[in-house]
Parts: sequence; C-alpha cells; structure tokens
Amino acid sequence: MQKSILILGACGQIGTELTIELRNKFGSDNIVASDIREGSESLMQSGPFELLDATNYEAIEDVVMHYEIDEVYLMAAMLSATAEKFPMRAWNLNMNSLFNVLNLAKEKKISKVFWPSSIAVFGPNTPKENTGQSTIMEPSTVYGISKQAGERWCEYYFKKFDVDVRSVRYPGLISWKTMPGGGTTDYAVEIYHQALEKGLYECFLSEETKLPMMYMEDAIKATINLMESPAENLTIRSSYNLGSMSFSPKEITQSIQKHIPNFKATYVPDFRQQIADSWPSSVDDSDARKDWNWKPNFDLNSTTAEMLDNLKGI
Ligand code: AKB
Repeated sequence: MQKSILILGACGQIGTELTIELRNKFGSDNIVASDIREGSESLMQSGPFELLDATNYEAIEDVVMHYEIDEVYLMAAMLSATAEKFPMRAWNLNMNSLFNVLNLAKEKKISKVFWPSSIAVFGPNTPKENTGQSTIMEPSTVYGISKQAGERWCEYYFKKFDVDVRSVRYPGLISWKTMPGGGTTDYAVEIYHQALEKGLYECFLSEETKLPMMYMEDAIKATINLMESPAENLTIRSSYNLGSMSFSPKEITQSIQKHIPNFKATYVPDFRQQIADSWPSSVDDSDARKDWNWKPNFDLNSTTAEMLDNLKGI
C-alpha cells in the first residue's frame, strides 16, 4: 500500500537517517522531510522538504493536507543537557509538538503517529540494572519529566480517542552521519570523532558511568518495525523499553584502543554526570522482543568498527 509520511525534525541525529531509510523503503516522493532549519543538501534534495516549526499546529496541518499525509514521525525535541538550561523552552517544544500531532490524529487528519520517548523517563529511585518496563520512574530532569508526561498523554489519546500512537524509549544513540546535540549520551559519538582527529578525548562523564546505548542502524530498524507491526500485536501504548548494549566511558575507550592503541581518554565530569547518574545502566526490553520481534544487531565492538570505518571515509 502506498502511503505518505511526514517527518518533523528530519535534520536531527535520528531524523536524518530515518528520512533516508524511509525514502529507500517507501519511495522518495512519499516521504516529506521537515525541520525548523535547513539540513544537508542530500537530505533536502533527495525528496520533498518543508521548513516547518513543530510547535505550529496550523503550519503542520497545511503540510499534512497538501501532501495527503498518512503518518507523522515527530523527531523534534530538546534533549536532556540543553533542557536543563532552558526548562520552559524545552517543556514548550517537547509538549506542544506532541499535542499537535496527537490532535491531528484525534481529528483523523492522520492515521498513525511515532513519538520517541527515552531512558530519561527513569529517575534516581528506579532500579538501575535490567530496568523493567513498568517500575518506579520519578524522572529528575526537565527532559525526563517531558518524556514521562508525553508517555502518559500517548496512552491517554490511544485509550480515549483511538489514536494509533507508537513509541520506544531510546537509549543513547551512536551514529556517524549526523552529530547529536544537547544530550547526556553525546559523549559516545564525540569520542569516536576525537579519537580519529586528536587521539585524545576529555569525557564529561566519569569512567564508570554505565548507560544503555544503541547503534543508529538498530534504532532505525526498531522504529520502522514498530510502525509496521500490526496494531493488534502491540500491548504498550505509552512507550516500549528498547535495549541493545550497555557500557561505560572506560569500556568504549578500551574498544577504540583495539583499533587505535595510543588513544587516551581523560574524565572531567560536569553537570551532565548528575543526569547520567539518574538513569538506568541497562533496560529489560522483553515486551518489545515479544510483541514485535525486536532484536538488535550491533554490540559495542561492532559499533566501534562501523563508527571508525565510516568516519575515516568522510
Ligand atoms: C540524551 O542524552 O538526552 C538523549 C536520550 C538518552 O534521550 N540521547
């Protein structure tokens, strides 16, 4: 079946690769990329592109009507570290953009929504290892509070208004095509760039801080698989835990040293340490595995090999 998809926040770390993959899968003309700013030439020229503010309901509605959009992937958000600096801007962006797409679906102007949640929904009182789907949450960051509230609203719109909304709690995402911006897990991308450029990296988290992480190819696969799964298989309409690997800055350093033996990392924790300390070390994603056959392909060492290989070629 042919369908049209709109991606909000298409120029960001996830949006860029999601746009490429959806264009490969469903045909470039059917995938409308949009962002508040312009992105890479290849993204803007490989299919339709619109400058669009995800907090502007009327503007999104115009694009949805113009392209006869069926599904919206809302990838625009302010991440954890930046959100601590601009709490109200983060809250307004993260919540208003979500209400905009949920309300478009409630009005039956679109038929399906993808919205990303995060491991940030968990907090300091959450059990750290193999963190369950439903457990103590109590997020302590602005970003986490917005993601937790968003999850509640997604489930509410599903139950009350029959909105087909789907979501995963992304861990830290590692990619080479587009840099992340403003997150606490960004060190796990920066470290590869600095290892190749300088052979040295000053990490803003302590060496033992273990967090759940995932290679972007797995994250994109999970996102599209969830969206393509039959609705009747899905038992969770807040957001699915999604796991792959967990490692600390020390472990990623050791993995890089297998390729670049002289690489050195130093550790100078800043305000992001407290955010990282409030998040789980690993998550239990058995619901995603059971409901829609989730299974990651990449571990730390295969991620390192891919990252270094691809970054060398740029
Ligand atoms: C962040 O660090 O803020 C994000 C996330 C884990 O959601 N990468």
